[in-house]
Amino acid sequence: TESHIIMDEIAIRRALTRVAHEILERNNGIEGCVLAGIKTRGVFLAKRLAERLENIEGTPMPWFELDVTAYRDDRAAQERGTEPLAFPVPIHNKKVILFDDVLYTGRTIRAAMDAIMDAGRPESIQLAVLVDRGHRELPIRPDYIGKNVPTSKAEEIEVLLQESDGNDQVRILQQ
Ligand code: 3GP
Ligand code: 5GP
Ligand code: MG
Repeated sequence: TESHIIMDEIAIRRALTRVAHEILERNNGIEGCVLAGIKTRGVFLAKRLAERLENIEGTPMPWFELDVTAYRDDRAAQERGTEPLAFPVPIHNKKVILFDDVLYTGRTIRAAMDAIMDAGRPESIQLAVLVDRGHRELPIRPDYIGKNVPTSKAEEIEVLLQESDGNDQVRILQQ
């Protein structure tokens, strides 16, 4: 197995700072915006981004964790039950910004959008990802991208974050 570093701690920090400014520009600030971090590593990225945005804007940036397990397309809908997910932050009429570490087929984001739409009617849903590795199987594209990394299907992106892995690094692994 070959492995190369494609983002170090500084590159990840700069990418998050750029994405923060792109979000502010697109939305004329953060009023009405809510961040949703997709488990597991998207949660840590959303929390970091919320802190960045709060520091820049000087106003609170609501964010929450989104676990899409119940909405995965390899789960039967009846397993889910009838209750929508309960979020700790209101999403109705909000601009919900999803954040995930890696975007690949788009299936996780489809599940996340269904979870959000079942729970309320957001004004809009936007998508931020740290790495877009291509190979979409659904018509989904990110609004904010930390780094575009064209990959083959045999490659894998490894995302290491301080909160879960003790250091910040993105690597590409070639089997
Ligand atoms: P997560 O932290 O966002 O949950 O290195 C662990 C991370 O990598 C996990 O992400 C795990 O889901 C993800 N991962 C790595 N390779 C793949 C893959 O090929 N498919 C999926 N679905 N997840 C992968
Ligand atoms: P998708 O649903 O778009 O195929 O995959 C997105 C989800 O699967 C992300 O939450 C991500 O964690 C995981 N994933 C898919 N491929 C990779 C990969 O190469 N590396 C990492 N780290 N995660 C991946
Ligand atoms: Mg992920």
